[in-house]
Amino acid sequence: MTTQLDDTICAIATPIGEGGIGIVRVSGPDALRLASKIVLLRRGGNLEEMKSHQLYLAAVTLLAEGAEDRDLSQHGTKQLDEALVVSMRAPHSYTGEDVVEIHCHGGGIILATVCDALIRSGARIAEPGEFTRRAFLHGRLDLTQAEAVLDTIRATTTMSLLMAQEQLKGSLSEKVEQMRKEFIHVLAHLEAGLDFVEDDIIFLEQQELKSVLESINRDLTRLLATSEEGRIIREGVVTVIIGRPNAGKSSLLNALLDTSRAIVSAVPGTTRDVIEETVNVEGILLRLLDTAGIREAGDEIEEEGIRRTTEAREHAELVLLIIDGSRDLSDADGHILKSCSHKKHVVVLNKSDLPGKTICEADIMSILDECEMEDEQALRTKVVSISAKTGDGLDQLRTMIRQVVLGPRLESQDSVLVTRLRHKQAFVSAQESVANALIAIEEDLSGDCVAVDLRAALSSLGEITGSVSTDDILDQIFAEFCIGK
Ligand SMILES: Nc1nc2c(ncn2[C@@H]2O[C@H](COP(=O)(O)OP(=O)(O)OP(=O)(O)O)[C@@H](O)[C@H]2O)c(=O)[nH]1
Ligand SMILES: [Mg+2]
Repeated sequence: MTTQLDDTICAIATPIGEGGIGIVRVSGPDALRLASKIVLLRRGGNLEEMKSHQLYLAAVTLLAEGAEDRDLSQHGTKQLDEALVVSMRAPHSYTGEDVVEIHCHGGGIILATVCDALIRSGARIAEPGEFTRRAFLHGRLDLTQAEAVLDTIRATTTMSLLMAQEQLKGSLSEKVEQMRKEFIHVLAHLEAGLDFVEDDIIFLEQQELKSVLESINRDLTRLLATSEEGRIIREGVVTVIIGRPNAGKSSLLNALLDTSRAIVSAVPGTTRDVIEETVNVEGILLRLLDTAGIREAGDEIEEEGIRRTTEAREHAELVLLIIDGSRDLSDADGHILKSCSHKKHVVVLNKSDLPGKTICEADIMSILDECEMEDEQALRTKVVSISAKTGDGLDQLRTMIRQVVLGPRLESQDSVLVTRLRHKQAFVSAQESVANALIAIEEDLSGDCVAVDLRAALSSLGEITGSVSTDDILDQIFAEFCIGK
């Protein structure tokens, strides 16, 4: 999409389907004039005389066929709907342009016809995310805030919503701007020094330059350390439930969902396909996959089911390994345990309500000891005893899931989290440039060399907020939005 701001766009802003109200949005230099061709205020008078940010009762009518400018005295003809209309004048609107919103009844035909009438009166249908793109181009939002608008709409847990709102308020941008200011400050001194290099005038001592860069480097490390937590909160975690047949995998899925979603039976090999559901566990969205029990397959269908289980395990980030805790630990359980030791996992000893509990945490740990896990991974191994039947131990399991997913660091105290890969990559490349600059200083290279690295870091940070951007980057970001936002 090219960056065009001189025309007026319109779109249905509410979801498709029946609803109490449905909103058509118009934005651009001609928004009021174009809307006035189809909107008649009940109190009379021209749309352009409406007070900004006030709702008016109006009739929405069809634009007379072929009419350039409809004669307002013809009102009453072909009323489409009764609506509330509001105008928000530039620059005090979402897009920063003149905006008109027509709040109709929420019916597909009404909204499509109103949109159509606006197009016939001269508006253009908006591209996905074009309202927000205009807000960005008019300086109402920066790119991190535009992305936060999308994250707000897509939030699936309260935690992800709060995180999106924090970013929408501009906290990430503030951090980035703070760092950019520090870069600009040292760069200005460095470059001033370059102009006077022959006169031996020093504007910035090497030691000072080094300490500023080291401090920025620490800030970048701190921010990057939040990126895993940020991603998990924003996107959720693909979680696979695996174990031997009859261990209680489907029962656990049902218990976590609090519904009887999957078939549970005493016949081993009940689940044959992968069943997917989402569940909010202590603020983290789990994309839960219940799978076929792992064993020597009895037939072709089961064999395919087990192949899918293995595939799901490989793609999952978290594994819930269910073992029937009322029986002895078998070699098969050990084998499955070893196969997922490289992932974040929780070992769930199920059926705690039954007598004859024989397995304990030490048994699990001794098997894992053979797996040569790294320390960090070992910290992410948890064992919990539950009963999917009575619900005993489920709260403890939920807490463990959160601990294993977020790691020993748990939630950072910092309210600013890096949530997107795009931001992470830009911070990483800024940090690489800082590292290069520090090497250049260490090796006593010329100030020019250091300045090149600092400018590169500055540009990486600029990509995050959009002070440095290209149409391609914008296209990529706004393509994710829906039409009307
Ligand atoms: N007593 C008791 N029985 C349980 C518990 N969890 C599951 N069961 C029983 O164990 C049997 C198997 O449960 P499922 O949930 O179907 O087991 P699964 O692991 O999904 O089995 P497959 O799909 O065949 O691999 C059923 O008879 C359940 O009622 C539990 O916590 N306590
Ligand atoms: Mg099952």
